[in-house]
This record gives sequence, structure tokens and C-alpha cells, in this order.
Amino acid sequence: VLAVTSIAWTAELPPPDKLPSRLDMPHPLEMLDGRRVNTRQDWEKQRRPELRALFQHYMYGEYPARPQKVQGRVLFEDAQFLNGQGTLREVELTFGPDDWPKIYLLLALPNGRTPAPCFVGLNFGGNHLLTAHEKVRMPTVWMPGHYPGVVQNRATAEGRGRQANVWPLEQILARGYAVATFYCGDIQPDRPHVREGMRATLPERPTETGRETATIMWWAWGIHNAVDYLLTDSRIDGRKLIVVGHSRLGKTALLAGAFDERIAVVIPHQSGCGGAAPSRHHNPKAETVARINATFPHWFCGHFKAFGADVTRLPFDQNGLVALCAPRPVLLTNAEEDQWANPAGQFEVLRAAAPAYELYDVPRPVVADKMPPLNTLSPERLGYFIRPGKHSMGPEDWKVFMDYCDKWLR
Ligand code: GTR
Repeated sequence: VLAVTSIAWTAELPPPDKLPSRLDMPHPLEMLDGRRVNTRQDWEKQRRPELRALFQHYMYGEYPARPQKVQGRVLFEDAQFLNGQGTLREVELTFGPDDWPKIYLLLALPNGRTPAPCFVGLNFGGNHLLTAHEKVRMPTVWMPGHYPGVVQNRATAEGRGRQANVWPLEQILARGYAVATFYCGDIQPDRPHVREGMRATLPERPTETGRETATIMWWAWGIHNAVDYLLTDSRIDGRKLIVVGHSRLGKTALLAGAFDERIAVVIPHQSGCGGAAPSRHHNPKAETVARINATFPHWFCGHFKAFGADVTRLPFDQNGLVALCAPRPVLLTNAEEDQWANPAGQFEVLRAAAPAYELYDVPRPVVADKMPPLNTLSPERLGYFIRPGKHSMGPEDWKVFMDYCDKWLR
């Protein structure tokens, strides 16, 4: 059963320059025509579908059709991973014709806990960077040149285990969590102007409609394909899936969570502009919509480009994307020196998403009223954490992810 909310959107939406200018983040419960919903039912039946449609049309592009079926083929399984602490498995996921991309999903399962809650998310440079296990498949698709062991944009065995700190499997298994991750480039390579990956499966030129599926949307859709598979695995607790990702892949984690209610907890780590940071902001150190569109033109759809010159015309802000996760827990994690990702702006986004959560019968407050001090988890349903240091994901971040999930999933 594909539980992803499908979007029926037929109304004509105005071009970006015909939208009204709004200086503040639009209220998540206010419809495009100005009416405000104030019941859970109107939110779920009217405003939530509208908001999902607006994010597709103006920012991430169309959510692609769900595959008929996602099929998994186990490539290897080692039941004695890390001296028997866990099981390591790699699974090839097929979800279309033979010439379509495939996902290579690396699964680490704690041997002592079945079914286990499971983190799911994309990695930047291939599964083989996350463990030195020699059975892990060497990716054959395009790779960014600066990743360990990459030669002429292809992965080599030199990379094995070189980024094991980013997804610390041993630490995660020790706390009874499972991990499911795959290389983002399995679905769509992280570069513009190429017809590769899922984009190459489309009949027309992808940049013509303005609302063409952009890379971050393809990635989020890929995560949903992995979720389809995870729900068939009896060693995983399908009610306890946590989506996580760092930076551009954190933007993806938030979008994936906002569009798929099968995901129980959403953790965009240092996701910044286009993720959990506001598009409207005055932080001189933080990334802007104009800048992100210029540097990464493939991440967002054509319509989004128009907002670089005037973000006040956006009919939503990123508080709307967080609101789409309601009432599920969302944790925003940040680092003090990573001002590019706008940590303080992200806290404002979190607060401005709260009205959607308050429609539900859940304990109050749903969000803290002030940003917590450094190294102090604000464990609310809309949670927040900021540590000292830089733009990175590592063991200390995973500790916080798991502390938060212990609270919400046990
Ligand atoms: C930066 C980009 C950010 C963030 C980051 C990353 O260059 O400006 O939005 O996505 O890359 O993914 O590490």
C-alpha cells in the first residue's frame, strides 16, 4: 500500500511575479485565497494538499508518480557484522523498467532487537565510504570528484570505510537502531545540465515546464521507494522510521518527511536554505534564495528561480514545509559556526510551524519559546539542538538524534 499523499491540483496558479508580496513568513493555516483553516479536518482536507501543491509548483517541482512496485534483491548478508552485534545487508531495489536507475540500499540491523526502529536517508558518496566491509558493492555511477578514493568521477576501493564517522554504524546498532542508507546519485547525480539518473527517463526536456521535478524532489521520492521496501522487512519496525540527512540531504529529509506520513520522525541536520531555514531572512551570513539558485540550479524547479530577486512573493516559507509534518516530531539540529545554514532563522521557522501542530490533541507546548543554549536538547515535538563547531555530521550528532528518538519512539 502506497500511503504517500497524492496531490490533486487543478487550479491555475499565478506566475511568481503576480503573487502578492509578503514580508513575513506566511501563516501555515492561511489558504492562498486568504481564508484561514482552524480545524484538523480542514487542515488535512484543504490546506495541507494546497500547501503540498504550492511547494511542488513553485519550489521542488512535481512529485513523480509512485512506482507500481518496488522489488528488492539481496546482494549479500553478513549476520555476524561487528562481531555479531548486527547484520549487514545490501539490497538492490528495482522500481521500473530495466534501464531505469536502481537503488543500492545498505541496511545495518541490530541483532538484539527485532523489529528495530530505523533511520533512513541518503549519503553523499556511496555506501562503501561508510564501512570497510569488503562485500559492500562499489558504485558504478557518477561521483563528485572530491570524495575519498574517487578517480575520474568513479568510486574505487580506496574509499572503503573512509567516511565511517558520518553514519557511525556501530554506535547506532549499540543503541538498538537500524540504518538504511543509499547514495543520492543512485537516483539523480548532484550536478546540473545532464540527462542522467531519473531525469533521463523522462520523455521531454526537463527544464521546460517550470515545475519540472528537480533534484531534491527526485531524491525525496527515492527515499520513499526505500521506505516501500523497508515496510516489507520484518526486522524493521515500520511505525518507527526516522528520516535523516545532512545539508542538501537534510533539505531532502525534510521534504521526504513532509510528503510521506509513513515516516514517524524527521531530522534535517544543518539543512539551511531550501530546507529548514527561512527564505525570507536578514542574516548577512546565511545563504539566500538568489545564491542557492545560482550555485545549484538543479536543486529546485524553474519557477523557484524567479523568487531570487524577490523572496517576499513566495506564497509560503519553510515553516510550511515543517507544518506538513504535523503532528509528527521534527528535530532541527545545527552548529554554531555554520551560520550559512542560519541556525537562528531555523528556530523561527520551527516556531512558525507550531499552529499546524496545535490543531492536534498533543501535549503542549509543541515548541520551546526560546532557542536552547549550546549542547542542550530542546526535546519538544518541534525539537531543536545547536552544538559548537562546524558544518558536519558525526557521532556527537547521532547521539542527539537517538536521544530525541528514544523520547518519541519508545
Ligand atoms: C552548500 C550549500 C548549502 C548546503 C551545503 C551542503 O554549498 O550552499 O545549501 O546544501 O552545500 O550540502 O553541504
